[in-house]
Amino acid sequence: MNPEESMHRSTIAAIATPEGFGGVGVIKVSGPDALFVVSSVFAHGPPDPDRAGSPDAAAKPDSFLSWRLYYGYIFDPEAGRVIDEVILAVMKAPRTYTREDVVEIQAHAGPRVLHSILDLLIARGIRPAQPGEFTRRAFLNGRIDLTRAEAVADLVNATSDAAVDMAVSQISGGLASVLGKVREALVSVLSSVEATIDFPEAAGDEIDTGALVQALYENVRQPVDELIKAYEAGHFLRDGVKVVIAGSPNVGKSSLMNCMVNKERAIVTDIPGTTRDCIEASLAVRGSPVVLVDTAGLRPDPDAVESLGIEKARQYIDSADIILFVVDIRAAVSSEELRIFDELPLAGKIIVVNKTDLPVHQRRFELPSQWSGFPCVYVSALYGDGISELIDVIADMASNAAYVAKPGFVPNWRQKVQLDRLLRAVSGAASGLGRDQSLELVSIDLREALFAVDEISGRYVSADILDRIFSSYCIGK
Ligand SMILES: Nc1nc2c(ncn2[C@@H]2O[C@H](COP(=O)(O)OP(=O)(O)OP(=O)(O)O)[C@@H](O)[C@H]2O)c(=O)[nH]1
Ligand SMILES: [Mg+2]
Repeated sequence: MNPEESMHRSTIAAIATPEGFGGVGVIKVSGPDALFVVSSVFAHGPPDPDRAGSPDAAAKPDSFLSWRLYYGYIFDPEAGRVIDEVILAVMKAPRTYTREDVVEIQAHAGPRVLHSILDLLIARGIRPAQPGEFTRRAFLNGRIDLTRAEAVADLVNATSDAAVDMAVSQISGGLASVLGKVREALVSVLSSVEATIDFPEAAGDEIDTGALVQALYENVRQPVDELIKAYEAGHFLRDGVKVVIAGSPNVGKSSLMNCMVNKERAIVTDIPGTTRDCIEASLAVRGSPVVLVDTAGLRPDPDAVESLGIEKARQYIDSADIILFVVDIRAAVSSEELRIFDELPLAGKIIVVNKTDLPVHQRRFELPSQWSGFPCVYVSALYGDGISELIDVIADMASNAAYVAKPGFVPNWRQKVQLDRLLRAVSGAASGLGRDQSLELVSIDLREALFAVDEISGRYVSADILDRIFSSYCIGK
């Protein structure tokens, strides 16, 4: 961690509520000068118009107790002008979000009002906050570890109840506590190993490698394995279930996408090969986040642009959780389609027979026997028939795929990469111990495992990783 970052800090402020017009808008101020500066522009009662310009209209910083609300007015002492009638929430360090003095100004939510108040604070030496800076301070000041800081962003971004539950369990320290136990177990094994390296006589040269391997297995490998499984099963609670629409050109894939998201997201024409790129749209299916992707029609002899599109389509198909394989009801399934379907990955596959609105005499589709084990839904993307049934099938499949046992805490991708590293290192250490390898090598592996744990919790993490994490937050969080 960058030591300067955790030492002397300026006072920061930001508008914490979304831009726009509304009932209440909040400006958050955190840092050593928060109370001093805010009180210099706050009056407990309506400032007398004649005295608004004089400093004695302002409240005294020591007139505030911690964890109290104060009613009053924000005014500009220089201009002698009252800006808004507000409530101040005063929270003194260390029992605050950032562990610094925090003052929240609850004003009326109009962009002009909030920006005027913020400008007033900035003119008095307070710095505008960077995205995620309040949470970054909570982390740097040791109130929360990095897993809990990251969960704050997950909570803000959550679009489903399951994602909210997951974030809340992580904020309350679920992942942090599992990692804490893993770390303890690693430290204990490492200290036995290092004691034997440093003082072989004292350890009597007799190190019980069996017990150490067992401890690594039970207290490190197993819980880490569980977390990796939870990631694999549950990551789309955070990232969304990826549903990819695939099929031959002109079968109505883009029309299906538009119909499902209720807007003209993708271009539709009667020319085969219209879609050349992959187009994403988000929607909620029974409360679960879904990322729907329209792709270029798959066919054997595409032109140059189309073949790039098909290449990209294949990448999306490979990473899909669910594939909607669309066919046109007017055509018998071609051998090309049978082959493509066969080659699709093992993700959940749903056959979607489109254009059911067309007259019966035009229908040539028959369900091939090889497809009989897959769900098959008849729809008209043009008129919306069958779409709610399709959504039901997707929802069932998504919830089967989802982590149905309590979601608990599901690591994010950054954490998962470190969990993989941890697992590799611990496996190396365990097999080294099992094979009576030199203890120096075992201790290198154990240290590597510790680094991985510490990178997840943020105990040791570089400033650029922190920048990357917190820059994705909103300002004011
Ligand atoms: N009657 C009818 N026509 C449809 C339906 N869905 C799509 N179409 C028509 O089929 C043609 C192709 O539709 P698209 O949605 O562009 O098909 P696509 O599969 O995205 O085609 P490519 O992007 O070229 O691969 C258009 O003329 C659509 O209006 C439907 O449910 N009923
Ligand atoms: Mg298309």
